[in-house]
Amino acid sequence: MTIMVKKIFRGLKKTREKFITPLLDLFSSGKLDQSCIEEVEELLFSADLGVEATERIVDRLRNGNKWKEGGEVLDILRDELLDAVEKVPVLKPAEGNPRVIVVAGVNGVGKTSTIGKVAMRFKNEGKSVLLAACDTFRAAAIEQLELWAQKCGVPVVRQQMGSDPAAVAFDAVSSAKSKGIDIVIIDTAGRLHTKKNLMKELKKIFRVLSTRFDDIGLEGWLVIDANSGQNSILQAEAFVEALPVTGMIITKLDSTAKGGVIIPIQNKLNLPVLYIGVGENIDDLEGFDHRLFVSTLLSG
Ligand SMILES: Nc1nc2c(ncn2[C@@H]2O[C@H](COP(=O)(O)OP(=O)(O)OP(=O)(O)O)[C@@H](O)[C@H]2O)c(=O)[nH]1
Ligand SMILES: [Mg+2]
Repeated sequence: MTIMVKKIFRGLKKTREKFITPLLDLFSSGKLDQSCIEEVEELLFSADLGVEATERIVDRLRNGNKWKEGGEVLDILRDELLDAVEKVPVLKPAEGNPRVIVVAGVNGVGKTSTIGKVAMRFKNEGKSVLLAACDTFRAAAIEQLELWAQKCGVPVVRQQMGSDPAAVAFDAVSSAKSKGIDIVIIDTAGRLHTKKNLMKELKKIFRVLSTRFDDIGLEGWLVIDANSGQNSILQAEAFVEALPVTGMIITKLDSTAKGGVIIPIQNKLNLPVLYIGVGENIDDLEGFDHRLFVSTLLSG
């Protein structure tokens, strides 16, 4: 196993334990009868694979009298899961210079740490990166971003706490343009007095950047904590309705049995998962690979 595969394998440990181990136990009993199919259904639901994927799989199991072996059920599962994850479009980085990525999500999902991890990856790929401290709301948010920037050895543009996040974003992009920096990553607040204020603030960042700079490649990345399971879909829908989200990052897969949620979340929103977070360290972020995800999920 490569280091990447090992990390994903470890990161999905809890999801696999809740999902595949009971399935294999179930199959070891032999025949796939009605009560067995119901148990499979329950397992799929509890792994947060979503109603649609679950129903499709269960229908196939019910209809196919010829499928009686556990191994064949796994093949059906693999087929259906791959089919579900492969329907989603891939992200094309926005055209323009610099590439400007606004990172959004509710509080505590892992935005700031993900930014540190992503910045490190870009830097390792030879790109120059600048971070913008646009969470001017939460105490110590700016310092937290600065710590990540130090770890990566990249600059931060900041103002004092309480200043207008859109103004900080504008400063950051101006500075990146004058220095010829490739990628600007914008950290944003997760909590304001109300959710309405949060969306307003985020919208303003996008509005200011897209009206003041016509040559940047603007993207919106939504960070989602896998622990929220099916609830994260509703949460994500609210962001996608309000903002031009182009891709998603699912964090904390290492600490949840709900990793299956990646499948319905991508399909409901028709947006790709770009990376998955599998731990708290700077290198605990992996590019999301559909096939690897499904095969890891299904390995006992
Ligand atoms: N286990 C695990 N923990 C993670 C992961 N990503 C982030 N965390 C932890 O989640 C907590 C919150 O992370 P932050 O990066 O501060 O989250 P945030 O969204 O910026 O939070 P706010 O700025 O308060 O909205 C920290 O303790 C992180 O170490 C992950 O992939 N796995
Ligand atoms: Mg933060």
